[in-house]
Amino acid sequence: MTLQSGWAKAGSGMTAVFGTVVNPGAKDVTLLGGSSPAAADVQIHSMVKQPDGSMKMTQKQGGLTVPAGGSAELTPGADHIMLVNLHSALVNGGDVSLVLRTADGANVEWTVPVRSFAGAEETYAPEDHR
Ligand SMILES: [Cu+2]
Repeated sequence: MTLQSGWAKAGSGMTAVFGTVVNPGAKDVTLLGGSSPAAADVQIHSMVKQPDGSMKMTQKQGGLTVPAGGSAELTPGADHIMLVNLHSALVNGGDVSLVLRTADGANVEWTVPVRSFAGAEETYAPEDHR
């Protein structure tokens, strides 16, 4: 599993990691969450339309499944990897490493650059955080 064109959004508190997750293997792989030295928790999030029409992110039920021989997009405003409770701010030009846990018990480690990004500010729905 590789993360192509991966990057993390510069920020503090919490931030997201984007890119294209590529699964070269013969079996579907599901990412459930993970850890990072930069944050208290790493979660898989999706954006869900609320009854009032706004979009809020929540933890993605069942994780992110990347099909065998295929890929999954992590993009602002859609599925993303969330770094929750950053220990310190991520600044433009730095990098951050993270380890994702798969449903079959493997760990996948990625290091991505940190970039400033002004668009797609996301609203967190903390009531869905468990
Ligand atoms: Cu999120």
